[in-house]
Amino acid sequence: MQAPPLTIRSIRIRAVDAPLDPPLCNSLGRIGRAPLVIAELQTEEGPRGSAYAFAYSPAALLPLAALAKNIGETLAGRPCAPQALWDELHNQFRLLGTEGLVEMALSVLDMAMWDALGVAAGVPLARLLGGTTAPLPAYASLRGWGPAMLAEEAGAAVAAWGARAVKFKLGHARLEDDIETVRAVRGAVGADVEIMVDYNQGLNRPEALRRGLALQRQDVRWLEEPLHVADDEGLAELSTRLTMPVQGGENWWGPAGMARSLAARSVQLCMPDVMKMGGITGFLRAAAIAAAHRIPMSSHIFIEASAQCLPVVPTRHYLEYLDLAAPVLAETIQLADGCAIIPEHAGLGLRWDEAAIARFSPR
Ligand code: SMN
Ligand code: MG
Repeated sequence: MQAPPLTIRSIRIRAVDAPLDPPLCNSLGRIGRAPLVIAELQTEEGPRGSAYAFAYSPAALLPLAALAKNIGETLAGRPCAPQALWDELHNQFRLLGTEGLVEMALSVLDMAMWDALGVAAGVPLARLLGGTTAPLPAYASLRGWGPAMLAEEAGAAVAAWGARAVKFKLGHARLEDDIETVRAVRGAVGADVEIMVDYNQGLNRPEALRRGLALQRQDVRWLEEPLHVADDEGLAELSTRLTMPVQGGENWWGPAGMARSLAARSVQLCMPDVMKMGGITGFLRAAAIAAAHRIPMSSHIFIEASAQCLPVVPTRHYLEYLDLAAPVLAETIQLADGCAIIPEHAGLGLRWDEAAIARFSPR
């Protein structure tokens, strides 16, 4: 594992608007497309790196691509040294602020740099970081909505890859329909599979307490984002009233945002998002924060990059298995016996399907 120093020559940015099939459903509606920004970094020495960001909204796809391109152009001639560049790049945006599209653009560039380092070293990034490529416990993050759809999807994950944990969205108008959904999934997966639920910040404080108390009687293992991400005080108070742990972190911006929320004791479990944390570099810093607080840490979407980082997360918990980029990848992460298998390819292990990228490029 001998990697020479690398210098960035150029970074190419492409936007794709990939279909999500089946679509992702939650209490707010259905998400049928994945607007993705792909960064491809060419080094002077030869090795290349690539990564993707998820723009969430089609309205943000081209602005995110433009931002990544503009920032990427400033990196030509710089060392491919993501840890060293991270603070410098963030400091450049101190007046604008980094939350939002800026962090997302910096993250995809950081991830592409790390990929190039792994490619140059000829090893999966997990090993370059000092970890192993042992299979990672994963949970099935379900896409459907309501009892019938989710029971079927949960049962299929258990049958297909031996999923031992499943998560799905709740937030029906009536609590009774949320409970019925949990019961239907329980019926499909049996007693030994863990069930977790996600409200995507949809409840207010009294309703979160009412639903939380009812859900913990159904042996739900975590209550994800019951309240608005900024309501740390409400989350902390809710946490003291429930025995079921409160989960969150996918909407924290950067390690500093995570540190502020954990200082307020908002959650007992965390799941920072590699893109909103600031890429691989930010995710590694998040891991140190979670470890200092002794809080189990899972990942959020971005299965390929997260799978390479989780092996070195001291308090690692679960990989969230939700495969957003599959429509533009020629190979996807395999699952077996309740675990995700880290591919033996060098770097992040992304293998693009060029024909699909061309097909889904927005006009
Ligand atoms: C989620 C958020 C954004 C995209 C996909 C899924 C969800 C999760 O909150 O936790 O998976
Ligand atoms: Mg969530």
